This record gives sequence, C-alpha cells and structure tokens, in this order.
Amino acid sequence: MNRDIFKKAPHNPPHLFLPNTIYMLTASIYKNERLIQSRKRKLQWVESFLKSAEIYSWQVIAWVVLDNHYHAIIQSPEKAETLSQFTASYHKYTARCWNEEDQRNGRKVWWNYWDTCIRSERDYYNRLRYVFWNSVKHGLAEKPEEYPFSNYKDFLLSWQMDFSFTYMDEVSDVPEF
Ligand code: NI
Repeated sequence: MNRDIFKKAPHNPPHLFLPNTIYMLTASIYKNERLIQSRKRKLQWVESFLKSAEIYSWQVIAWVVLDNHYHAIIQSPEKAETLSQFTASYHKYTARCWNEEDQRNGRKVWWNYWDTCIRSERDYYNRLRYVFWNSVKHGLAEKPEEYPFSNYKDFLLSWQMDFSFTYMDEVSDVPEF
C-alpha cells in the first residue's frame, strides 16, 4: 500500500505526494533577474535538470526554459517525496556555476518552486500546451517549434501526427515572470 506523504512548503498549502503522479513544476530566479539569458546557461540548466531527473528517477515529459524561469511536466517515481531533493540538486549545481562565473559567491539564485498535481487527461494536455507555447507567450518565438530551449521538437517526433493542441483550454493558475 502506498504511504501518503504530506509536505509543508512555506509558500504552498500542505500537499500530498503520491507515486506515479504527474506534476507541473515552475521555478524562477530570485527577484526575476534574467540570469538564464545566455544560450550557454539555458543549456547548463537543461543538462543538469535532465541529469538530476535521472538520478532521482523522475520522468521528464515536457520542459521549457526562459530567461528567468522554467516550466516542466514531470512524473514522480515510487518515492514521490524526492521532489524537493530533485529540484535542489540542479538548482544548487546551476547556482554554483553561475555564481562562480559572475564572481558572486553565495548569491541567492533560485526562488522557491511552485508545483501542482495534474488532475485529469484534459488538465494534462492543457498544461502540456502551456509549457510548449510558453516561449510564444513570452515573445521569444513566433511558433513553439522555433524556440530551441524546450523539448517540443522531440515531442513532435515521438507523437502521433494528427494530435492537435488547438482546442485546449487556457491554464490560468501558473505563476509567470
Ligand atoms: Ni513562463
């Protein structure tokens, strides 16, 4: 039987972690500074995010990284309570790299993350579209496939060709920066 785990984060209500649950995850840079503006840093974020997911056995479904935040859709392993360790792992690594590069040892880089459980298939597709279209929302691309810092292209290659996001609903509870 699964053990239900409650975690209390300072900016979130008490919160149930369950195995094999799909989450939407968002985190931003402290004070919304554009610390991830360069291509190099976006790639460092992607690499360490995917590596940490592998280490903590979280399955990555979708991701997009912008100049001062990212959004992702991830599926929890059996030990779902590792979400905070998983995010801390690549947050710490990227903070260390960027602080060293900017000669700002000890600077606070990441702000708290925000996560929500995906509740239905409809909710899943709405949020998937939200992640893939986020570069367009932020004015960084005209079409989602033109933005290099998301996995939308991989998704298009692996997905059935006739799938369309056209009729999805707007998602309005995601923090933006
Ligand atoms: Ni965004």
